[in-house]
Amino acid sequence: MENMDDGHVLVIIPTYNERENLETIIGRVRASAPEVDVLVADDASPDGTGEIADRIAAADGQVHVLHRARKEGLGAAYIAGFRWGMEHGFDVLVEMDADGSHRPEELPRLLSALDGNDLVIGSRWVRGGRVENWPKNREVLSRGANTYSRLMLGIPVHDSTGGYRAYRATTLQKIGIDDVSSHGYCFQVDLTLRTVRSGLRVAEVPITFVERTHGASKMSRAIIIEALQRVTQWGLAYRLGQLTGRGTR
Ligand SMILES: Nc1nc2c(ncn2[C@@H]2O[C@H](COP(=O)(O)OP(=O)(O)O)[C@@H](O)[C@H]2O)c(=O)[nH]1
Ligand SMILES: [Mg+2]
Repeated sequence: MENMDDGHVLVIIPTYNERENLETIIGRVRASAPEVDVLVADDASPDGTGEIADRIAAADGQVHVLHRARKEGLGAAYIAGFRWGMEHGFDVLVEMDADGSHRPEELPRLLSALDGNDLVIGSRWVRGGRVENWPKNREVLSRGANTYSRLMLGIPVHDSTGGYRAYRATTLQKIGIDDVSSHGYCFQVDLTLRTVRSGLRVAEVPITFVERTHGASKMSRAIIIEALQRVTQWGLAYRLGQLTGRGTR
């Protein structure tokens, strides 16, 4: 069992109004990687996703639920999930969307790639990676955001906004998650940047990203603006640091 070498694995699934998707995604995770545990991090979804999660957890000891008081964005839900997982002794923390975009059948491949790496990103934008059923404008946005991030931040990652990933707990401990305040896509870029700058090893494995068929995306203009502003800030700060660093040498 390849996953056993990596220790105890927790898949964190953040949810906001995912009642049509939750049961299917958890079933697929349990079938694809029976030894891993699942944590649903629900932000008090008005559609009753939290109650569905409770019902599944009551019937399956490897499924857990973290109920959060209000909608605070993907980043905050993941940070809470990471903390929960580390407090409960998990060695590997996986991020996965509830809507089926991140195929659980690819999880064993992500976990294998953690061998010799500190973070594995399931990547749409490396050779072999693809997206299915995405409107052209989403693809252009994602490709553009990733090219901008790579050049602006000087990091060798092709899908830094991608949200299907596996972290070693030691990686999260080293990069520090207590002061992360990014909410949307830039949460993913933020943690990628921290991992690279900490000198840790990042691997990208190709995935097929499948756009959701049920429920609605929570992507918004605010999420895009937040990402653009922050990546620009981080990039400029880094360049300024390089310049002044050179000046004093
Ligand atoms: N807990 C929580 N989950 C969220 C929030 N926003 C989005 N999600 C979840 O994050 C995942 C990705 O969101 P989604 O709307 O599909 O974004 P997209 O894939 O970029 O269109 C899904 O599982 C959502 O339910 C939030 O504020 N809180
Ligand atoms: Mg989605």
